[in-house]
Amino acid sequence: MPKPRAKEPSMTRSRKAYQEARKLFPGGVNSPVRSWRSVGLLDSGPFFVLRGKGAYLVDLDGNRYVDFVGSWGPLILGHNPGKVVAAIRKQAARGSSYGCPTELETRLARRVQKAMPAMEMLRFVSSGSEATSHALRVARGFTGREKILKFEGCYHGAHDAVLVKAGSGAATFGVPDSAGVPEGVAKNTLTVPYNDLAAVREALAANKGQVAALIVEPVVGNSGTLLPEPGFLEGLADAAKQAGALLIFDEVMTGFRLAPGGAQERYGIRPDLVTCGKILGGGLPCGAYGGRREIMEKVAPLGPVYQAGTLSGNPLAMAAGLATLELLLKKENYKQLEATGAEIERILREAAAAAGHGKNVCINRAGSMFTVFFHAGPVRNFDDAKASDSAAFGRFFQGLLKHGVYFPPSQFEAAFVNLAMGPKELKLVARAARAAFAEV
Ligand code: HOZ
Repeated sequence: MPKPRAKEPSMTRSRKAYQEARKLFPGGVNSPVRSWRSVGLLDSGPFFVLRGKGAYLVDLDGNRYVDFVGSWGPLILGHNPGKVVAAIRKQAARGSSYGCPTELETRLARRVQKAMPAMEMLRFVSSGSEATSHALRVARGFTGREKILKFEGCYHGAHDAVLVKAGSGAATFGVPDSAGVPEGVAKNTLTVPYNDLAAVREALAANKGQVAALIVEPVVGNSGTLLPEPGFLEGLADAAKQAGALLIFDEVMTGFRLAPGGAQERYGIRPDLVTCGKILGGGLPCGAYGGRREIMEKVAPLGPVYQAGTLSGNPLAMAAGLATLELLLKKENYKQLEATGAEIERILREAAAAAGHGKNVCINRAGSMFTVFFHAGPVRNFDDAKASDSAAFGRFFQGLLKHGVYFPPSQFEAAFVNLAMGPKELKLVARAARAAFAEV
C-alpha cells in the first residue's frame, strides 16, 4: 500500500479518465452521487478507483484514502474481505447465473429472517431501488389502495413513485421532484416532514381509506443522517395501523448496520414490510423485500402482484451476501462499530471546536453512520438539512481528501464506518479533520 500523503495528491490519471468518461456518460458517471459537482469539483471530477483494500481506496494515481463511503453502504467489513472474495471465487467457478433456484437463496433468506423476523416471506431482487418499487406495488395490491406516504428527504431509489421530495443525489443535484415523473404518478405520493407525527396523522385523515403504505427510512441516511425522535417510529406504526395502511421500513441503508436486525431491532418496531440491499449483497448487486406472510402471498406466482427479475437471487450475490453476514452478525462487531463511530464523532467534534467551527457544526450519528452538517443544529428533518452551508461542506470535503480521507461528496449523504477501521485510521482521520476544518 502507498503511504498516506501530507501534501495535495496528484490526480493526473484520474482527470484524464474523467475527461474520457464525460464523453460517454452524463456527468462522466453511472450514478449521479459519484459526481463531485456539489463539492465544487465538477471540472476536475472524481478520482477513479484502481482498487480497494480494508479501510482504504486507492485511486489511479496511487493515492490512498480512508474510505467513509464504502460503496455507499455495503462494505461494512471494509474492501475485499478474504472470506467474501473466496466465496465469490468458489461460486464463480460453478457458474455466475442460472435463472433457476439454488439452495444459496434459501440459506441467505434464513439468515435474513433470523436477523429480521418481520420478513416472514421474502423475495431477492438486484438492488434497493427494485426492492422498494416492488414493496410498494405489493402494498398497493394487498390493500387495493393507490396512494403512498413518504417523508421529505427520504430516498427510496430512482423510480417514479418515490422521486418526490427525494433526498440523496436528487437533493444534492437539485432535482428532488425529478423531471420525467408523470404527474399522475406523483399525485399519488403524499409527503410530510420526517419526525412530524401530527403531519402524518393529518395527511392520513385527509386521504382516509386511500393510503396503501407509509414508507420510511427509520434512521434517514439520504438527507444526511437524521435520527428518529423518541416516539416517532412507534407513532408511525400506530398511525399506519389506525389508517389500515402498511408500514414499510426501508432498511436498505440501516439493515444489518445499526444492529443485526437493523433499525427495527434497534428501535423495537415490527413493520409490515421491509426492504433491504447494500450490506445484504456483500458488495454485489442484491436487494430484498419481504414481510408478513399474508401480504407476501399476494406475489406471483402465488398471487396477483407481478414482480420478476432475470438476476434476482443471483448466485454470486447470494454467496457474497452469505459470507458477509456470516462474518458480520456477531455482537462484538456491533460493539466495535459503535465504539469506532463514537470515537470518530469525538475526533470530529474536537477538530471542529479547535478550528472555531464548534458552534457551526452539528454531527448526527447512529452507530456506524453519521453526517457532519455545517449547521448550528439541531438537524431533525430535510428542511434543517437543506439550511446547512453546503459550500462549507464542499471545502471540508476537499480538505479531507487532500489529507487522505474520502467522505461522501454531498451534504445530503451519510458517512459509513467499517470494521476494517482501527487506531491507525483514526489517527489519520484526526490529523485530516483538524487540517480540513482549519481550511473551511
Ligand atoms: N443510495 C445511495 C445514495 N444514498 C447510493 C446509490 C446511488 O444513488 O448511486
